[in-house]
Amino acid sequence: QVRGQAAAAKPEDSPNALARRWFEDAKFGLFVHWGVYSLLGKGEWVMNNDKIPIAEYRKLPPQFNPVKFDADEWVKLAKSAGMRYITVTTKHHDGFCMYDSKLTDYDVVDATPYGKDPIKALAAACRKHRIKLFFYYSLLDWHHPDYYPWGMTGHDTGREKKGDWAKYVAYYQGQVRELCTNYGEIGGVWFDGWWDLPKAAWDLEGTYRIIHELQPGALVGNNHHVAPFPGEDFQMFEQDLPGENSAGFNKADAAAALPLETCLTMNDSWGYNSKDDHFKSPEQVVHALVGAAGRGANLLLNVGPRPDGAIGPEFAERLLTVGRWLEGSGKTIYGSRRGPIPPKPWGVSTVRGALGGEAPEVFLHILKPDVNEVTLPEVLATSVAFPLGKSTPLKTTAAEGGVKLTIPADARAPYDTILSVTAPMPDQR
Ligand code: H79
Repeated sequence: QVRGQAAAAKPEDSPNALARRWFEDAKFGLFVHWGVYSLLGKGEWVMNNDKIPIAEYRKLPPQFNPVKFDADEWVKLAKSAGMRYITVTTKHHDGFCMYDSKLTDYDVVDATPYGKDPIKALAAACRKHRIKLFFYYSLLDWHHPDYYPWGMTGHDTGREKKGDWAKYVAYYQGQVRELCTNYGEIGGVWFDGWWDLPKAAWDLEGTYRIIHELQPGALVGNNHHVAPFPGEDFQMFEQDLPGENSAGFNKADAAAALPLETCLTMNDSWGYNSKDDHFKSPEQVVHALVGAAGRGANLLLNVGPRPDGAIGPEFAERLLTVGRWLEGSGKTIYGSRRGPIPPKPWGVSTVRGALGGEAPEVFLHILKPDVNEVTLPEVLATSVAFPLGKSTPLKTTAAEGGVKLTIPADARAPYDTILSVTAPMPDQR
């Protein structure tokens, strides 16, 4: 290829393909659920769960004045945690828009005393700190008068049992257009709530076309819990690692060859819940991140900021601890792919370098503290293994089906004992 000459447009060089690769390298993102529901401190489903009529729920926006919201602080926290992107709720199931929409007055600029667009501030801060921004957008809407009556949820909010479905589709697609137009380059759009209505209702193809046309480098994901649809760029799993189904609705396998993402929340709530103090420890978060990486997936880790806009110390302290762990161990995570050894009771493997032409480096992540030996498969039998950052190779002995590595006690590390395994370079003389 001649320098200065336009490269042939190869599919793998398209903005979308490059973005997918970026996404797979990024590995760790911050998920933020924040809305007028945060005022009640009972999670983002409170309107449905407490059967709050629309007329009653509409009393929340006039109370929403997040004087402590500081987009720079959010972004700095995400960066200190080692996160490479942020996915923020622009509209959740309650239908309230956390950005300035021209298609409704039911938004943060028109309906709250705050009167500013926090998504605009967040987009600016993300640009400044070079981190990507994704928009969560709920397809389902418990507030819009034309939202089809009825979906599976939201029956007790006083919505009238009538509506013009085509108008709702135009509304939501118009909002997607706004989100793809008014905030500069975005990382992608993260849909939720698809499962509320029959598939045909949504015109997803049309929606995805709008995004890919307006934002050629943006990635589309849809939290529909089933196998990916055409036009989607990554496949997500809610509350479970790919291939697991503790939540009961993650029945899709990960065979689609799309980039993968698992979303989890730091406690047991997405939106702010003042009573939920069931926080994951930094070790549990590291295990989730490593477990996702070993299955080829990103971890999108959620926090629920308070109604005043601050992300509480119960989230921040844990995130910073994970960030410090990543400073030492991130090279086994960022830019990695799932390794040659599938998930085992002792942990997972990741691999780096195979794409760039360097010798591949395989990392074994031993997540169980009492494991003192692992067996490498035949394909790695001629490898040399070191505890990460150490220079004394581990003892190996021949074993059935491969070679056994002995892990001495002084090689153990907190959270994750990482072993670096490299094949000896072939003699090139
Ligand atoms: O935004 C957060 C949650 O509010 C939202 N997604 C995360 C990221 C979410 N909404 N619902 N759920 C998560 C759980 C979904 C449960 C489901 Fe079902 C089971 C959907 C379909 C089967 C509940 C029962 C809804 C319909 C039937």
